[in-house]
Amino acid sequence: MRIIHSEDHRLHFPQAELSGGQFVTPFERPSRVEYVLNRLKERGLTDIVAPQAVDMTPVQALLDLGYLEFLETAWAAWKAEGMAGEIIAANVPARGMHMDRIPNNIDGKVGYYCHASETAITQGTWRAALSSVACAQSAQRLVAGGADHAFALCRPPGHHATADQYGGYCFINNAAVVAQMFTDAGAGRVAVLDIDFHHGNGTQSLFYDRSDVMFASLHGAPQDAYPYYLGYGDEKGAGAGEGLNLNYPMPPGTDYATWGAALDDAIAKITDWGAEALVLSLGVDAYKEDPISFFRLESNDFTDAGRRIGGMKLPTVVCMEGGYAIEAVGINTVNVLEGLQDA
Ligand code: SP5
Ligand code: ZN
Repeated sequence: MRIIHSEDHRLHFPQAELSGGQFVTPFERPSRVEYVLNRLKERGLTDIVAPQAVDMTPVQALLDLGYLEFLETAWAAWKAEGMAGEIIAANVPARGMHMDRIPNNIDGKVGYYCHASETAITQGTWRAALSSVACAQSAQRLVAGGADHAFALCRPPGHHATADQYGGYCFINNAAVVAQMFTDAGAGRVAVLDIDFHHGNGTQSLFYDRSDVMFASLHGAPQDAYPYYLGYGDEKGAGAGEGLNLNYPMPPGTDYATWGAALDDAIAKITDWGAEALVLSLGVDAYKEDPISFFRLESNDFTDAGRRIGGMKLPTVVCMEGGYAIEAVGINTVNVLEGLQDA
């Protein structure tokens, strides 16, 4: 399996994440990638290449142009306003306020385009986000060209980013861009399977009313887990996309018996639908030791999950999402990839 990786992810490393009322070193940090790379090499997965240049055409087709311009220019505007620190949203348009009038002031703009203020933007965030989507795009081209699988070692992650909002450590929805590239190339049925611990609210929202992309997500129930305000089981899609959004919210303490049954159900539905290609949003934060999550998967469960997913025998682009139990992120991620390959 070829792996696509860019050093430019390092350009995104905020000093601070707002967590429990304190600023802490972000859980989503550059060393996560180092642990994955080290484990890949340990396991003989050494076909690691840099991405091709980013192609903005599918990104612009899928996302809001004002949002992309905001991401590109936010740091300069923030500094021009004399702000001393990193970009943190301190206000958002809430119930009863205007949702569609964009302030000129950068502080107001930041809140308009943000849905979770734990996530900071810093000087290199835009370039890092572009390098992440470039990795995903290069992986898509390999799979569209006939490879069984390719692994985009995306950082920053993407699945919480919507058409016009960042948050949850995500800025550009890499997996969604991959799905869009498959449909642009003529695929009529593309499935995105999201096994990150957190609900893939961004991916859901981007394809909610579309008939050409199915979205399935296994995640901590929104009553108990970020992103809190989306991810319920009764969100099934709308219009032409009715029935093509599958949420599997699960409670604290969920183990592999329960999680694996949800995975099997999602796999059966993706298969029955007749998906032609698969995008796997691969977060490994369902792991029992993850510091911000509450499922109980063991490391070898990730191998088994990879095997079950690989059993679909679909051309598969894997995009890295979350996972914060730093040393285990490499092991668990590579376990999924090895399971996929074994199948
Ligand atoms: C891609 C991804 O996995 N994003 C996750 C974003 C989670 N944001 C909320 C984090 C809440 C952290 N709470 C800290 C509790 C520490 N015990
Ligand atoms: Zn996550």
